[in-house]
Amino acid sequence: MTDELYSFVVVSNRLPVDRVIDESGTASWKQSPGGLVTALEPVMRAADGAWVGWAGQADLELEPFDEGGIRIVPVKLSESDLEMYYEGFSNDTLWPLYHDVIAQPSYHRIWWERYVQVNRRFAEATAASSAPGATVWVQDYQLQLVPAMLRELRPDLVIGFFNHIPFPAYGIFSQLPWRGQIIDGLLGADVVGFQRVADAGNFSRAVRRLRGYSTKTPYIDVPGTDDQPARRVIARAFPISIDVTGFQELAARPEVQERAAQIRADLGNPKTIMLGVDRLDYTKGIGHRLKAFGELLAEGRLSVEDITLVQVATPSRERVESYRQLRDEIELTVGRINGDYGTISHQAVSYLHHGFPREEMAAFYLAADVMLVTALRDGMNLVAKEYVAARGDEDGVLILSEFAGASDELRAALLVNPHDIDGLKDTILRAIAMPRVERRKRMRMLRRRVSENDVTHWSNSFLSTLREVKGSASWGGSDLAPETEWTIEKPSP
Ligand code: ADQ
Repeated sequence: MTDELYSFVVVSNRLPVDRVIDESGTASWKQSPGGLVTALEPVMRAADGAWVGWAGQADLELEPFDEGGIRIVPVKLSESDLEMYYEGFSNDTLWPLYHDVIAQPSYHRIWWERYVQVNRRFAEATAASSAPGATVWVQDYQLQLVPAMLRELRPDLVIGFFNHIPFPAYGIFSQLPWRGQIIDGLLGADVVGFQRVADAGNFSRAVRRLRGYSTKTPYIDVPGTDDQPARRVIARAFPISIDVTGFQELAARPEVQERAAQIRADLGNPKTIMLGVDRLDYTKGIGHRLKAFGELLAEGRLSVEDITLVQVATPSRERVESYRQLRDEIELTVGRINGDYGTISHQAVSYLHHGFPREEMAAFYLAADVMLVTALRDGMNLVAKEYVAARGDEDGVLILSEFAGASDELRAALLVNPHDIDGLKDTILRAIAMPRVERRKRMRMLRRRVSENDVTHWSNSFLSTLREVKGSASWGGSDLAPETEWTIEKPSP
């Protein structure tokens, strides 16, 4: 472990760096391009920050090191930790449960035990890296026990937690055999953040039902115990976003615009290009989208001469059985649609099962007349926001599921219930036929909303809420708190 102590510590399952090995076999680190790193990097630099997490490779024992101005504190996970804590409890119990049991969650006591053990390992590594009175921000559903474990080890810390995925209604959450422990784990935080107002409401209701604590939005009053004083926890929505300026600049580059034109030309310059970009996950509604598209072609309401659907399906969780099955189903459906309706010169679905650089993603967004986001349940969905940010030409139509968190903000999209296949088909036709004036009007409204809340705004509002807690009387450690200013400047447009 590390002897050095940090006043701002982020904890996430995965570290924001990837290990790359060059031709000579030498290992080095590369910052991964996620939105969270982009948002937190300036805060990290300003506040002497450390990031605790797993380095992405099983059984790798690493000492803490500095990368790109951030202190990296690796937590070791063995092959069997990955099987039970990560692929098992996180991705085969919590993920389906929290996404409204679209897939059946598996409940295994040995997975739970490992989840507890691994969460403790993260909490211990964090406690050992945190300066007195430090601010710690724990990320996501893999680490829901860390806040309470950390509070027990280090009552002086100010602890935030953000859940990137939905928090389900009590009727669903209550299935979880370890529901009480999860609630207690999260209540170890001073601020528990969610994507949607509804998620925060579901959490508060679960607290009332399971623990009987009094709640008055956004506060939850946790009574004191023999070892710990009474505390007031804040549970509220902080909708996450993207690096809007960065994405706008990327999409405005001449080479990205040229690449978009090239993509259209390579597809045979169809009248309409529709686009789907998703991790290959059963929550994303890729099958529903393909079903609607296939039926429109079968009924002759759309023709492959005029339209192509580009589906980017990013490889994901390929060691989990339900994901392997999903891939087979989707690829079978794509093959059927292309076999039934494709011609030598026109393919109905262009299916791409790999990752792309950000420039290429921006070019896809620019090339797409209609963006399809048909998630059955999604914490936020950043793809919807990226599409809007990319469209500096104020064109393009966003079809957005009302079950994606982004639909709370992006009301000017064409909102759909993806389970309603007929409704989805009608909306696709409406999007294709939408006049330029209406497209521009809607896209302007969408762009305004996305610009108002970018990822810097998101992290600033979470951290300033934490800072308020730090200053409030209910928190006993304020004497130790360093006078760090967390708010960071927005990059100028
Ligand atoms: P995800 O489920 O991964 O995130 P999403 O929010 O859409 O979903 O983010 C995906 C990101 O990956 C986007 O930035 C997208 O550009 C990128 N991406 C997708 N396919 C790619 C590809 N083939 N190549 C390169 N990049 C690709 C979880 C929750 C969401 C929540 C986010 C953030 O499930 O609901 O919005 O966390 O909190």
